[in-house]
Amino acid sequence: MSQIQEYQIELLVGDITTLPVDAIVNAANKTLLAGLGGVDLAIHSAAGPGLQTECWTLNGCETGEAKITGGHALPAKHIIHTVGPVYTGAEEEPLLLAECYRNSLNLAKENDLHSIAFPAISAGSYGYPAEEAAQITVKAIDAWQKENPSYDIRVIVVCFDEEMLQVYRQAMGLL
Ligand code: AR6
Repeated sequence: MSQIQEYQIELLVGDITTLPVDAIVNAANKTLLAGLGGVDLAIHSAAGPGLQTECWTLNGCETGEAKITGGHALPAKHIIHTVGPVYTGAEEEPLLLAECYRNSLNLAKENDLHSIAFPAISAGSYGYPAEEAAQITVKAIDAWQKENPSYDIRVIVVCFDEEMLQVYRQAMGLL
């Protein structure tokens, strides 16, 4: 008999900046200053200039780590900024990408947050192949949930388009 793995991860398609959750996660760069594109620019544009001012105080962020700010003009209460690895194929990159999810979830728990939405970290301008990134994401979130079974948190992965949704559905064994 084969065992069916059921993940406690919600998939949504759309713009992460519109979600009224406790925290949305930003795929940021190490400076934590507004990026030139992608979800980082979308978040800074929607949150307003107060976000940049708050980010200045944080002294940047290392790859795999995470830092929290207010949500400013966003419907989300907080933004958790994490920095994914730039994809080169190096051995440590899967671990660094998994750390982004783990550290973001740890920060959410430390701040008593109970809903969090992630974009596909590193899978845009940082070049991580979508299928690999999706598998790492699903495993990292699932491992964290298993390590924190009594902490109630809604975990959403936001896919920007239908194509990415199919990649995540595949990674979760839903196809
Ligand atoms: N909502 C949800 N997902 C989005 C949105 C959105 N509004 N916009 C883009 N995506 P990327 P990275 C998806 O490039 O690869 C920045 O300039 C996008 O389609 O945003 O980690 C930073 O400052 C893709 O699937 O993040 C860094 O320098 C995913 O979000 C660099 O880009 C991630 O793409 C980070 O690159």
